Amino acid sequence: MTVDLLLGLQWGDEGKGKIVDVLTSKYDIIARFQGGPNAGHTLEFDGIKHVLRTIPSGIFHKNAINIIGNGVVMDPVVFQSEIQGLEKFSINIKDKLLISRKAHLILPTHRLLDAASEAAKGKAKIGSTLKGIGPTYMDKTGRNGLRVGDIELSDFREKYRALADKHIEMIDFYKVDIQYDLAELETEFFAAIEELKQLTFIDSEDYLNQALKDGKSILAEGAQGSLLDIDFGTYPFVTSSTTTAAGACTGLGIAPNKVKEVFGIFKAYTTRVGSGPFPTELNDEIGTRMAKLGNEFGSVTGRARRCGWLDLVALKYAVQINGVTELYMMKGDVLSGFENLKVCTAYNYKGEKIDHLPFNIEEENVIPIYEELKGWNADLTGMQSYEQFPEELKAYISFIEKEVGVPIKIVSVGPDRKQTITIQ
Ligand code: 2SA
Ligand code: MG
Repeated sequence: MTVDLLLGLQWGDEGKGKIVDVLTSKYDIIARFQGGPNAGHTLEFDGIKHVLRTIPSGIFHKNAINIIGNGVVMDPVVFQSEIQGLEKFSINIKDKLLISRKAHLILPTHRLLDAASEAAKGKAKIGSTLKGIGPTYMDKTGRNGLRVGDIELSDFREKYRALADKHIEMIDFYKVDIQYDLAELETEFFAAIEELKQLTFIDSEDYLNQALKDGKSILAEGAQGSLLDIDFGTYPFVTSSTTTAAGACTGLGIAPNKVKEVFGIFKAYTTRVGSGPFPTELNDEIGTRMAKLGNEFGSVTGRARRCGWLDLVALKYAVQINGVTELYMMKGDVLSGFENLKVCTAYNYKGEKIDHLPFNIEEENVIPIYEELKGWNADLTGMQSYEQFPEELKAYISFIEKEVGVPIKIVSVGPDRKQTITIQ
């Protein structure tokens, strides 16, 4: 069998959690391959709204096995609270959730380092979620990190001490005022480690490749979005992992020729949380209206998301990097009631018309060139099929498909599992 990927094509928060949840019944295994508790995957069903951070979005389905892959960074403390949050759903986590021994651990001092680094940057800060993501990946590539499998070894505490002590020296180096009680943080950390030990650790690359041989189907669930990719995103305003398709191979140990479909999710407009360039951003009442109607607040940090028109230059770029085979458009319902909709189809880059993302995509260099489409007024939230869509929405969909060259197969018209329309 093969692996399908599900990826966000913008700056995150496209609605990946919802779609994984909708698709899960088709898969035996759902696997996260990068990122960590900086993600906030929101699921809504039966009147319940739930946000997942490190745990794959297949956890609510009866039969799916959920895997936290080697490419993920996990914070035992956040993870513990996530598990506690699931208790009320009486899910048998132990049988359904497996964790790679090679996944890296976020230490309390990684979180402090994240805060210190951001504080030291001042105005140039990344707008990190302050979950310790950057420093943990730095320790991974710097070959200093601690992994989940280390918990099982007898010298875990010594290794922890050595790394944490080094971090404290680094925090001092930043010369910023960060208040913390290390003893308290460590008590909490080690208590969470004991809880984590109750779960099943696996060599996930072996597990997944064996599962493929056994005919099982796998969905790899991306976190954040392509424009936050460490290589291809709007660097340095990115996250520290490979959020694009290649990340699923390195983050799970799956060969590229095992990957079949690549599902790319995007919002009918664009949002971004944190700092960095955003060519189609709207700093006016239209942007405010999108934020309000779309309830655009970070599910982890509660930060207000910046909003703007759909950027097809950026979308095409993401489709290309990921090899997207099907597009899923989210939050179509939020655009209802706008008289006209603008879609960016090219950039004016220092006086020249271009249709790719330039190296230097700072605000002052890039002016979006828009095409205007007619808006629609109907309430989409109760619609059951593509046939019921207003003509203007159908035209919006075809316009995107034509520009990008990939079919839109799902349109989401509301947060609930049921508000998902498949286009044949
Ligand atoms: P980090 O914490 O080091 O990964 O931050 C680096 C940049 O990546 C952005 N980032 C995100 N952007 C959107 N959504 C994310 N997840 C949460 C959510 C965010 C939240 O799903 O709502 O609650 O604020 C996410 N994670 C990282 C981040 O804003 C920085 O620009
Ligand atoms: Mg999110």
